Amino acid sequence: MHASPVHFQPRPAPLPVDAPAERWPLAAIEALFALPFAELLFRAQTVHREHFDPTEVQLSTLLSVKTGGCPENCAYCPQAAEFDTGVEASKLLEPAVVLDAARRAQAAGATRFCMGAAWRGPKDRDIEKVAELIAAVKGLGLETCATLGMLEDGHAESLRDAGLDYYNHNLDTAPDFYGDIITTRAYQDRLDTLQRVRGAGVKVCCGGIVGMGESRSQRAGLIGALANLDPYPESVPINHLVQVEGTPLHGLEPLDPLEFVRTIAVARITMPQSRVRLSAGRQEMGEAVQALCFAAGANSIFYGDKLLTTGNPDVDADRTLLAKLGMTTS
Ligand code: SAM
Ligand code: DTB
Ligand code: SF4
Repeated sequence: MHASPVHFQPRPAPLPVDAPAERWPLAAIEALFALPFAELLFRAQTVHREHFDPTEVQLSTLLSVKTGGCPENCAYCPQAAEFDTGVEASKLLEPAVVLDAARRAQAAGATRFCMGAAWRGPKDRDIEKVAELIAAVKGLGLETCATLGMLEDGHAESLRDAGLDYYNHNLDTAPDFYGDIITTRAYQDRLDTLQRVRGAGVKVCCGGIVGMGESRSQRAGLIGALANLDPYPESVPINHLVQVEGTPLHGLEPLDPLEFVRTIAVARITMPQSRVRLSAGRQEMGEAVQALCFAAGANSIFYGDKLLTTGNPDVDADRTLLAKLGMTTS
């Protein structure tokens, strides 16, 4: 007597693969989101393994080099001056302080060091000072990343010449939800800055935030906006909104964790060669959801006990989790 055969559900019909002007039409991305969870993860894992070792995760450490007092009104952000969040404004950190933090990050195992500033955009004098910071960090042998807001002509070139590897500038959300979140700068401003970064030959780190009250279709719109950049970003941070008291988005219904995992999987499938970073929100997530995110194709994290102003799992907790999962780091 043979054991009774296991019956699998037939595979869903293939997704639309026609590639007109847009490489990823919204309908194709929405179709990915709508797949049965196991099917979506299988597809994401298949794509992941074509380009990466699925057991390897890259570690980036963040440092806020200029905190708070920002004139923009991004509704998620604790550093916007107009929200009463308890974040105090401070000046740009001195090179010695930054270098010390970068050395500690490197000793803990980070390979990339990302410096963030709460600016609308840097002034020429700020660029000179940040260039010093970049050169010092690069001198340690770390990869460098900076996120300073909107760049003007020549800024990206100066940062590149100082040793900048990546510039982070997020699209944050779908074009049709953007106006609900930020009114002090336009989507096109962001695309212009990304173009300047590309034009200077600096690698692009660009992602967004989910859990801000957007619809699934708008999450698909964010992933589409990223995946249709030509070329798509080398590094894609997917942030789960960290709700901070005093910001307009505080108190929202949190996103279903499995929907977050789906977002990671769809980013992996549509941007197969990118580092997809499981970014803000890990502290609130728990180990099982993070493990699902790695299984869905995330292969980078922010590493260190602080993001910019909010908490992140401490290094020991992350080392324990990665060991439990049998992951290696780079
Ligand atoms: N001021 C610069 C800018 O906005 O481009 C650089 C720093 S800004 C804090 C960098 C990114 O952090 C934002 O684009 C956003 O995606 C992310 N971020 C800020 N606050 C967040 C929060 N509460 N939860 C998740 N991500 C957040
Ligand atoms: C990104 O996409 N997420 C990071 C980094 N790029 C600069 C920032 C997350 C910030 C979370 C809120 C805070 O700590 O202030
Ligand atoms: Fe300012 Fe950046 Fe925060 Fe927006 S996200 S308020 S630009 S620091």
